[in-house]
Amino acid sequence: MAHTAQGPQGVFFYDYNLEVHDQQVEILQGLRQKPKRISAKYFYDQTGSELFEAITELPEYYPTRTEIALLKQYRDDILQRAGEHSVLVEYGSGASTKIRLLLDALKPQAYIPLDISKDFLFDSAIQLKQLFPWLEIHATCLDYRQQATLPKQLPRQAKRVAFFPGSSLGNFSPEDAMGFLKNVRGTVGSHGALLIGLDLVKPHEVLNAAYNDSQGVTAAFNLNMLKHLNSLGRGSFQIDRFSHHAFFNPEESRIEMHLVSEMDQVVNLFGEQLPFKQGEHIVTEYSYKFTVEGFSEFAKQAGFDCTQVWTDANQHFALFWLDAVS
Ligand code: AVI
Repeated sequence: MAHTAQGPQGVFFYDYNLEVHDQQVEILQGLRQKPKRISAKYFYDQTGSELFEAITELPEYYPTRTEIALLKQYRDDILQRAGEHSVLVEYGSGASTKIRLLLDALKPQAYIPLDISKDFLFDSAIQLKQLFPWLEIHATCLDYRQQATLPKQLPRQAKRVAFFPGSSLGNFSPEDAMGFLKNVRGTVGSHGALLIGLDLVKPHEVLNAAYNDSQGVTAAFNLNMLKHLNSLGRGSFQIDRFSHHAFFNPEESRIEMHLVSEMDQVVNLFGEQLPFKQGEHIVTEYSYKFTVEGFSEFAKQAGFDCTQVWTDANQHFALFWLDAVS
């Protein structure tokens, strides 16, 4: 059941986030696995969301600026495909920065940002409303891997266009990515479409540098997850007892981010005692990298036809336009 609230005129809030007890079960289950795992969604408390925004501006982290350049360069082509007055659903909207590039052109009937980080989502919705006073916004807090429940009062006839930028699909396992794309296909219906941005396979040095930046912001982002767990589960993680480790794994075509225990230690979390060996890893994130052909084929299996791909001159990043097929 969602908790709903009305914000300023034309802004609606919905909260479907997991209750603390469910988060506890999920986190402890992950930490009992070998290797230990924590879902990447636990990066995104307020500080984590802010650190991620800082990552997007780093010189080494090319995906965000490359995608923004593509959105600006191909805005008219995107408009031609989406048409005006659609219902626009954005998965993992964060600060809703990228959508601002499209809103004036698309003039959607409603914009539905979906994100896990509640305060960040709701604050961003209010800021967006100030910039686009005509826009109806339904800010929905949820783990967007769940099937999105769209507000009932949305216009039924409007074309539904989903927007999933930032290569966030890369943070899903291939099975979860397929399940997610099928859910999106269900949400947009047989006349809908998905505009998705994905990071492409490229020289390993470029990939490794993007996740090991010289200012240490990615390391701080990775380690902040432990602070987030501390606040969720009255935990005793000490971040100076763990280190950031990130590398490209070519067999799996993914960047892996780990936190490595610097010593033998025992950490309390949710009233449990969790032992860590020196050198033991917690996997915090996979970030898969794609090829145009491989992803187009993958999307087909989820019920989408890839009808356009826009890439930059270096072929670092791609925007895919996927039309639903019945
Ligand atoms: C959100 N996601 C697509 C980012 C990525 O590149 O996989 C998260 C990130 N992790 C480290 N840097 C950025």
